[in-house]
Amino acid sequence: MAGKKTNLSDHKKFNFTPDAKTSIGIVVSEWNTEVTGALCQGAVDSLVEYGIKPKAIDIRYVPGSFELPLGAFLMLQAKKYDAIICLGCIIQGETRHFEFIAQAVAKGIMDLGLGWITPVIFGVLTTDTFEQAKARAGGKHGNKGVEAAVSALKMIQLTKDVKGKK
Ligand code: DLZ
Repeated sequence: MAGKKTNLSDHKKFNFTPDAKTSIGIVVSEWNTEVTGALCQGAVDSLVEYGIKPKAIDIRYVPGSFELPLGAFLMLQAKKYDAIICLGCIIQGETRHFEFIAQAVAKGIMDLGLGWITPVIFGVLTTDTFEQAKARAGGKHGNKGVEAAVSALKMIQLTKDVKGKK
């Protein structure tokens, strides 16, 4: 619960040594762009902190979170990236639109990761209010973009470790 742990993005630093070819794709939803821009900045800053070169980070935009899975799919098809990070912000409105979008996007992103055997990270905020989203996009509860970047690197490391077992 956010109340118990103030900064949800706090994490134990881990050793990650990118190789020269490590490359990350980021797909950003333009809906609620003030929030998703901050998520993207948090993700990029974290990747660079862990040694990924800025030119090895490729950022693409889609109109809304519903389009994130297709955006990620197109990036996966390029076969250039070790992981894809999907960033979005879905805010509860008066209708059931929220549930349909949030569930479809979560499932779409998970299916892509399993289908392509490549980390595809769910960096999508699903909140009741804009304020809750802002608090999790560089505010008092951290930045989900940072969490998404760390998850991507951990999954890249896991992929390498498991392949190295052969
Ligand atoms: C239409 C819509 C609405 C109402 N709300 C959001 C939202 O809170 N967050 C978001 O990322 N996208 C929203 N969208 C846009 C849809 O994701 C999608 O882009 C459109 O339905 C077109 O397919």
